[in-house]
Amino acid sequence: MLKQLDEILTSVAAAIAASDSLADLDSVEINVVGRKQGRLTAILKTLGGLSIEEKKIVGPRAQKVKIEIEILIAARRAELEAVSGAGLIDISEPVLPKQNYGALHPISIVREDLEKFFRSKGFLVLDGPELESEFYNFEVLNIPADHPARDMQDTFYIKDHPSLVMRTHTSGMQVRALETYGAPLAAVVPGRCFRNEATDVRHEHTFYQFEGFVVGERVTLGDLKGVLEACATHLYGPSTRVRLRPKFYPFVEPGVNGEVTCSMCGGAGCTLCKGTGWLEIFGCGMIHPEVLRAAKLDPEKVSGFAFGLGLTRIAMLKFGVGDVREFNAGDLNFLQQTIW
Ligand code: FA5
Repeated sequence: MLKQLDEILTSVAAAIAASDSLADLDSVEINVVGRKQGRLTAILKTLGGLSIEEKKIVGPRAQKVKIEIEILIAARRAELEAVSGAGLIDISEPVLPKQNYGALHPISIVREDLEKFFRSKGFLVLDGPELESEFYNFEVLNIPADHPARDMQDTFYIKDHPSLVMRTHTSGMQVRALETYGAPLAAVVPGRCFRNEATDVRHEHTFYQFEGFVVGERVTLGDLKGVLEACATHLYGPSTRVRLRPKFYPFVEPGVNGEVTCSMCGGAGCTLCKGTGWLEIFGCGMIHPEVLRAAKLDPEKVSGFAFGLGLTRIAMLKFGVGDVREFNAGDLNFLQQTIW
């Protein structure tokens, strides 16, 4: 039987070496170690009938032959696969279509871009509650219950909780952040806001703002302009200019509108800027002394500026979206356009 095993190993090794296709190799394998017709398998099946002494000699030798044959088959299979190309990756194949992979929402793209920009300048990125108290959304911002500014920012209220509102802007985070971190502080707050208003191509009931503020000793309107210019050139390129024009907000004094040269015509005048050459981007100003006091700071010792921009507006300009309502419509034909 030992002689027979040696003969099997020699002849099968030659057959393995001679097989020149995977199919050939498969049939050599079946003929030697196949469960039904394998020559070696047949010998292994007879081991049970041998005496104990014979088993001790033939058993290990048969196992060794089996392992050697399996090694020879595996090595030859690898060689044949390499030649045939089976199991290789073809890097010249066209990539799979990407539409099943999902994409960031256009507003997330501009939010992440601005967060990264302000983080690089040393600003904290903070999050605030969408369901806000009337106190932080209005009262601490110099907008008492009977103030006309409340009419311009009507919102959604919570039944049986008259002191809670869906926040109308991110400015409530000015006082919240100063209470938590104190001054000096430089922070930005991106977030979803809500207003109860008739919707049109520029107004939604749900939209995104991006607030920023810096509070510390000797912070000036000039600092505000510098930050707005850095932000505007980041968004629209190095030739972008910024101008400040007076605007009333109850929580800043002076209050200003930060306008940038039109991103489409560069300031010459076009349909986007309605011929003015300027786009209103930032609501901003120097934080009102009453707001600083609400944050337990002394306006004689510290000052600060704040700005707020409509993230939704920035996304409209960046992606050329004509109707703000597209962002909330959940239409895949619209959303898939940011996949690249
Ligand atoms: C404010 O909300 C102030 N909190 C901004 C501010 C911050 C002023 C800090 C001073 C200091 P305003 O109501 O103008 O301001 O809104 C700011 C921006 O939010 C707008 O320019 C606009 O881009 C966006 N926005 C406001 N209402 C809507 C709406 N209904 N739909 C879409 N975007 C809106």
